[in-house]
Amino acid sequence: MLSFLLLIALASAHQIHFSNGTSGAEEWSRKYGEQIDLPFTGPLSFSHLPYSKCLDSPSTLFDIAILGLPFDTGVSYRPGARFGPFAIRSGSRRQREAGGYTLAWGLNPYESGSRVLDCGDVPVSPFDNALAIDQMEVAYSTLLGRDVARNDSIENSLTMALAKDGKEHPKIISLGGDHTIVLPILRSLHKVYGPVSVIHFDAHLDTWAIPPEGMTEQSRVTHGTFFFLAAEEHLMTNTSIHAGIRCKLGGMEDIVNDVAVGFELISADDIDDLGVPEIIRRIRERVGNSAVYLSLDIDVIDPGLAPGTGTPEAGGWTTREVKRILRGLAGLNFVGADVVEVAPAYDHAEVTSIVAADIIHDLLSLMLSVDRSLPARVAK
Ligand SMILES: [Mn+2]
Repeated sequence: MLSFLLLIALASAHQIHFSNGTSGAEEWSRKYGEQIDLPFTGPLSFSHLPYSKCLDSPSTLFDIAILGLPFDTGVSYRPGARFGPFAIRSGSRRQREAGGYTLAWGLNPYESGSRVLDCGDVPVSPFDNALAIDQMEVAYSTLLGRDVARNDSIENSLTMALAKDGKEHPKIISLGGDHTIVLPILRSLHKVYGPVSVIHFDAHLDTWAIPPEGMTEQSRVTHGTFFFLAAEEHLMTNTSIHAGIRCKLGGMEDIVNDVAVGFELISADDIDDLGVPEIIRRIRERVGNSAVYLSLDIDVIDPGLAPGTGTPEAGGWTTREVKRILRGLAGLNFVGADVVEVAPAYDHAEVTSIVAADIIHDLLSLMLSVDRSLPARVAK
């Protein structure tokens, strides 16, 4: 509503300006000013951001890229997350750079001076998973290797010292896609930062060990096994952490394996027993000052609030709880983030897409927050 009123005000200002001064302008611009896209009009990009096929355009620089990775052939249950990037962009249509201020963060991420671009989708093969995973790694590495748009950008300098080459690298917020996309992402990040710590919001562990016996090498690479494979490749530190876990397990041997992969675990029930501030404290303590990758599977949220996903689990966190935890993570050394497993075919009234788009606004706020102290409302 606020942004709509803002648009009306902008449109009125243009009208006054042109009717007072410009002669010879075309009737539309003379009478109504600039053609401003409304929330429900215009080409589709995340939050109406400038859209660029960044992979085809080496001179296009940015500080943060929104990048679609429409891969969904690593799922164990319901497919459809290849439409996730489209759905999240659609769910973001009421967001825009103007009017992005939130009371919760006390900032508008688009007013930080950093350049945020929608870099489009990586055209991944839907026919060959090995090819698709290489395409994702090459695309991610290509964008990660670009210079940042601003040399003096504060948020990038936070992780500058962590990069092996001592340079500033842009951040990428990926739109999944199923969760398998994190394997090629971690491979790319490893080349720049070495092993990273992962903060993983999910109903599921995604660390399952698949014994190689009787399997092809490729069939081990799934949305439930990629963290196990990432640990085999030493892409992560042993100080990673899950949040929101509540899936059924084979038994405690799954947890023993999970610890060996490098994860501590915060369960869905812990939000009642520990509360939000203690969960925030544990996550911050676990990852410390390391380079941090944040991966958010939309199924961490209760399926009543985010039904459009591939492997829903009852009894999840609310959107508000997840948003409050995210706010408490401000100031960590984030090198990238994603929202994955949005599958709009199982969604209703864009409920899940709107949640995902809103969380990405929070991720931008998280990365562009210059205040490294805990937000006051969370610190209490
Ligand atoms: Mn997952």
